[in-house]
Amino acid sequence: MSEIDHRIRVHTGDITKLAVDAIVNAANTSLLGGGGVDGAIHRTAGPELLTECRMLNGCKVGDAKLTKGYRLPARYIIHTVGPVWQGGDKGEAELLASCYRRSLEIAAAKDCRTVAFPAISTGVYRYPKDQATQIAVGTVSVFIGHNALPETVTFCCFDQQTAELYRQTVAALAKGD
Ligand code: AR6
Repeated sequence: MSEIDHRIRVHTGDITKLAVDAIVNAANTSLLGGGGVDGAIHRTAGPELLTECRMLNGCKVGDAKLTKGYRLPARYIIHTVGPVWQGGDKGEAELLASCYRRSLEIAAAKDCRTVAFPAISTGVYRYPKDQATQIAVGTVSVFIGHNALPETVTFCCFDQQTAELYRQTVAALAKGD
């Protein structure tokens, strides 16, 4: 079994329910909440999350910042800001890859063994799902190939169709190992 098969999981469901060391939030530069997965995370974590987020002074696109998980089963939340899709020639791919890389760096620095990502930028920010999935899986597999932590990365997909796309992308990459 390849390292990719072994350390990458694809899950269908709500990321706020996952009992992992850290979940990643697809936030905006204010870090003060919003819709989509961000809204769900703030609702479930509770108002203390917003209080901590207010002290972080926002976050740049492609960067990430850590908070506690509060009422979530996850110990930490890593808030990252994906790029808004603007046609693909505004550096979106590099910024999206940076979201995954920075989140993993922060997770490893906090000794997180298990981390779960949503499909960053593919909702309100309109990043095409197939391209975003290639970047997500590609960036995570390069990172775990060079780092012992996190041990396991879960791609948490909200629907079966997205999960199937991730499974195919992971399988294709694992075959090419
Ligand atoms: N668990 C897992 N995935 C989810 C959940 C959930 N509970 N809810 C939605 N998704 P989006 P973005 C999926 O729009 O495109 C917010 O307002 C969803 O199906 O949440 O990065 C922020 O504040 C999609 O595949 O994030 C920003 O302003 C994916 O999560 C903006 O949206 C990402 O969709 C960020 O937009």
